[in-house]
Amino acid sequence: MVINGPNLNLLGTRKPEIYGQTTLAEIEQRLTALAKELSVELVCYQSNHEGELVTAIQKARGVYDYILLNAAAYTHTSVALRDAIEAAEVPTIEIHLSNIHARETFRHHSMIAPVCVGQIAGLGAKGYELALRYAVETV
Ligand code: CA2
Repeated sequence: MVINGPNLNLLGTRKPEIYGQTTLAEIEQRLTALAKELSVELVCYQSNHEGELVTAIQKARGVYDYILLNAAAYTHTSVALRDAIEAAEVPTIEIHLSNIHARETFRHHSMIAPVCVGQIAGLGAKGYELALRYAVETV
């Protein structure tokens, strides 16, 4: 399951110098095509609301083998998302389009990193595809 957090629905419309020109719909299309190529099922979800993201992660328990998660700004603030990932017991890869470690200091810390398998940051939209390949190889 691919989960994207707040404001990522705006991708491709503003701030291309930071987040690139690819829209979220294009990222999801590419991932869907790659999933088909790799013979796995893939579901995409985006929400701007923390509680809805928590619910999506809770519902993934026992249903999906992996979560690819760009929690966007909630990465840096959300104990609720961290607790949901831990409780779901679904291996989760943390993804960021930008290199959060090379940006403002408030983006350097991830609340969810300790409960994720690993983190991909700074590789743009490609990061999602790399995460999917890793998930399929290691599930
Ligand atoms: O680099 C990433 O993928 C982030 O998760 C993106 C978040 C940011 O808060 C994280 O620190 C890093 C922000 C997503 C906002 O996306 C926009 C897209 C277009 C225009 C404005 C915002």
